[in-house]
Amino acid sequence: MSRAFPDGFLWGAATAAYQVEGAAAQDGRGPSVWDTFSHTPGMVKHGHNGDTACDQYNRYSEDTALMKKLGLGAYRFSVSWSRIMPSGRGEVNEKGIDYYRRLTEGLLEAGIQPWMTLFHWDLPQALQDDFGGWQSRETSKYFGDYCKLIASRFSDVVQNYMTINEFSCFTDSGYYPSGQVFAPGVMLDVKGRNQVRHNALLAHGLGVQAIRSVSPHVRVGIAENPVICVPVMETEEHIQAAETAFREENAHFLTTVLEGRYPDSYLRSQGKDAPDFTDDEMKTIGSPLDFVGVNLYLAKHVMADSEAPSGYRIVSYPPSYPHMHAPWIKVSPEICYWAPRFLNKIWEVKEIYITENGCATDDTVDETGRINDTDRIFYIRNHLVSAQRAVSEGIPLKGYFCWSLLDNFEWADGYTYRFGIVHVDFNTLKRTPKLSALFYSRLIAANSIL
Ligand code: GBH
Repeated sequence: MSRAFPDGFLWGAATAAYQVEGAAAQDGRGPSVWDTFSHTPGMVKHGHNGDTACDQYNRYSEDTALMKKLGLGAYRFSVSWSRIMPSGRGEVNEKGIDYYRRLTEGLLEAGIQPWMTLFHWDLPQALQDDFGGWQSRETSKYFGDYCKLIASRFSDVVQNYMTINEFSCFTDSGYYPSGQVFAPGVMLDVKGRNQVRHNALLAHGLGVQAIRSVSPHVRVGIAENPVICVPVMETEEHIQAAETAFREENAHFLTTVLEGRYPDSYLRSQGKDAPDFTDDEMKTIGSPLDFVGVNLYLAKHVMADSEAPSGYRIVSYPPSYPHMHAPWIKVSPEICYWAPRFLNKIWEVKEIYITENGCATDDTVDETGRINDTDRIFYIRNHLVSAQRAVSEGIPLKGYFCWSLLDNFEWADGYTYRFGIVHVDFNTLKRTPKLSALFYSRLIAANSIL
């Protein structure tokens, strides 16, 4: 049995601006909601913040050299909107543009494709102050303007754009949190939340259109974290149940983006709290994409249940189910097979990327200075076995981005969880590739499971 990936399979690593850049007040960057949130006592573990993070803003050359050494084919990073437009609209900060020019040009010189995320949760604080952030369509509209600016300045060097990273993490978790609270950390009612969701979807659609309007030749996609429905066992009835669940459980985000309409079941279930929208907006939201990126961390296990009105039931995790260092990262490598398979089956997506996959591990530096994170190797390797199964069955999975290149600011968990294949000492900012980085680079060179 071949364990190889097809020629041209794209191997990358991912980060996000607020998690790695630091330089929060350097060169004219305006504050984002995550600056405000992380500086609000009690919101982030140990009062950590992203003021310095990995200082990639000043160390991008070193990081690019590291990526080159590892043999990465692509680097997925995000642009800090408030570095480009300090108040989210209007005035452009040329120093911010310069930074991403230097970063992308350096990557290209190193033979690494820059993959650019336009929004990874760090909304300019001014848009929060002036419009209530995602509560207003003004924010969606300004996101479109920002995307247009970026595309007009970068389409010569960046060919692949993702509008938005993970809808639920800055809509539900920011405006209607049930578990962890994320910026801006307000609590709306259900109708308010649904409108926030809608405005975020609209921003995505406006972003796609804006980019295409100035740069028809570049490619546009998204990086979404769908609820990943995995059958409890691979028999026909459970596979069918998981497929039905995949479309239903993602009704208000991915399904709506890929179908250009809210599923009737979602609108029915929300009743009077359903969002306000127009047909035109739905058309915008459903703008065709060149690829679909999915961030894959853990499964929802689904079983067929003829007594449930939907025909399926989600099975909760038993207490002893294995997980990585962060308790929410259950080990369910089948996600890298089932998510691509369902994307292709349900919506006929022709180009799929795993835009994030990885885990936190409780790394220790041994007496020789090495970090032998065999647990991360175990996690990544098993996920790639599932990804390889997908490509070997002809499912159009075209690339994989490991989360993350570097240990970094893990949002409300601060620096308590390390996701990097490269260790960062947050006192000295020294980078040390872990054993998993060596494993990943060997795997990339072989283009095969090792
Ligand atoms: C992704 O989010 C992000 O894109 C990335 O920025 C992040 O660093 C990475 O994954 C690792 O987390 O504490 O039980 O309430 C993943 C979505 C949302 C999953 C918040 C964990 C908290 C679970 N994450 N969620 S809990």
